[in-house]
Amino acid sequence: MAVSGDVKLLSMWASPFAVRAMIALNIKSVEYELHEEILTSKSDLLLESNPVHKKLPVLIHAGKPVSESLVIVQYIDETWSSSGHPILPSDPYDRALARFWGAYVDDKCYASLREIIEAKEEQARKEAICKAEEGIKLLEKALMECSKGKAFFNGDRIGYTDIALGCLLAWMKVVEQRIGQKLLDEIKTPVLCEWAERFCDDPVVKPVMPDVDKLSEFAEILFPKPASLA
Ligand code: GTX
Repeated sequence: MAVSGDVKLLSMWASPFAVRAMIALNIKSVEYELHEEILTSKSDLLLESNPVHKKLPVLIHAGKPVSESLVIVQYIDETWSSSGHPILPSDPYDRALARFWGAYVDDKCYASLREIIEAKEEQARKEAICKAEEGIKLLEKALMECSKGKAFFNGDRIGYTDIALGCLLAWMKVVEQRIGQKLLDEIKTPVLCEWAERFCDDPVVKPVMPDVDKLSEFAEILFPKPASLA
């Protein structure tokens, strides 16, 4: 059953971070108003709501803004705790691990995807690809250890680490197309490949995952291919 409240999400369709917030809201069946932003002309509401970073997503609940996608996911989990399923594990150690891997995804995986797509020279791109591959290999191991053979990082349902990493899958495909090479590989990372398919097919994810072709066109504008790498 849908939970209503005074909830707005300042978002942008191509933002992997906004996707995190939308998945968490879907898990909790929270109704929300979507405010689509344009990165080159941010709304006053966005600038006022996130004056520190001036970035989206921002969740505004009953007039109070919450920024930073992983903080938003935790806020949603705690605020609508009796609705849907828990996003963070109940065990404190498992919860710490989930937060650890969530931070790892941002610090290493997202960072290396951006380095790949922003690289101006072949050498820098190669190094960034190696970094991304190393990060993904570690996440394959983490998935095997955390899931203990279940479908997702923390069991049978999509949770915090799944959301943190899964939101990058569409951008990962765009990067793979750009470099002509797979990052999630059926041979090197079979467990993550199967997890990715399950994640993208899940009803809380499917409606909010950006279309890869549309994202690819957007990436050409945001991160034009340098002539040296075309
Ligand atoms: N740490 C933040 C979070 O988790 O919410 C990061 C948010 C962020 O970077 N938002 C971007 C923004 O508002 C939009 S998403 C950019 C996606 C690029 C994908 C590349 C692979 N940016 C506005 C600005 O930087 O001014």
